[in-house]
Amino acid sequence: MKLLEDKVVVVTGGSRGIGGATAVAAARQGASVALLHHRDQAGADAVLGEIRQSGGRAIAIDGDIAQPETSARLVAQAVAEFGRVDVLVSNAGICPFHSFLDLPADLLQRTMEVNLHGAFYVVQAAANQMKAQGHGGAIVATSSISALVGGAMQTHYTPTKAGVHSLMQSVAIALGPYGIRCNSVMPGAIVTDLNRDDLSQAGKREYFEKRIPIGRLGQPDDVADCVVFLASDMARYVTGAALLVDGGMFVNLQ
Ligand code: RM4
Repeated sequence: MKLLEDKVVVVTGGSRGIGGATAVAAARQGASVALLHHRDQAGADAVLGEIRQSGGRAIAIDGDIAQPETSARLVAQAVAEFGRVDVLVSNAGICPFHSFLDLPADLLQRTMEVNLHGAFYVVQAAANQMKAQGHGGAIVATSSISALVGGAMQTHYTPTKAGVHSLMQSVAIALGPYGIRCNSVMPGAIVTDLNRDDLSQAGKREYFEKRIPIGRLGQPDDVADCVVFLASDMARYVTGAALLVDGGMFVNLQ
């Protein structure tokens, strides 16, 4: 029995990185997938192709998660195509590294609107659909190790990741009566486009590898498999929780 057999899974930021890997992993576990991307048709087509070539069902929608109407459209198109929404993976996010003292207001605003406001809108839209369906559901948000620790070049970003986890804790309470579970994954240093430039800095990758007891940076599918677990009935009694997926980096003081 596949972990997400016959489920309909919506993934934001689903054209690359953790979201793309999650879309593929969910399809491998029997789900139909509706992924949202933002102006990344090539990435979306690659994910759709990988899913479809192994017999999976998937659609891609282009939209800006920072606009509330995008989430309404995403849910509506998932329902139109597949009949319902069982799982939401709220993953879309940006992390343009920038120093604090000269960080422009528009960058702070955009990061907040994409990472936190966008998560709020899509969780709300999916939860309303799940409530109307009357069969519960599961929501998994991509928070971060950065919800728990800081980054000098991430002062606009880490508060959004802390906010995403806090959102999961609160909606877990609000949505529990409808049988909707809400949890966070907290990825550590995962090799994606988000940090490609940062990791290309001299010594940065080596610094992380020394801090990580497992001895390697993470890959998107290291996170995707944990998202599938939290979305599946294996996690049926888990809600309001956070799962660190960091190779042990957070606990490694000495
Ligand atoms: C994560 C964490 C990683 C960073 C990415 C971009 O939350 O901070 O270290 O590489 O964001």
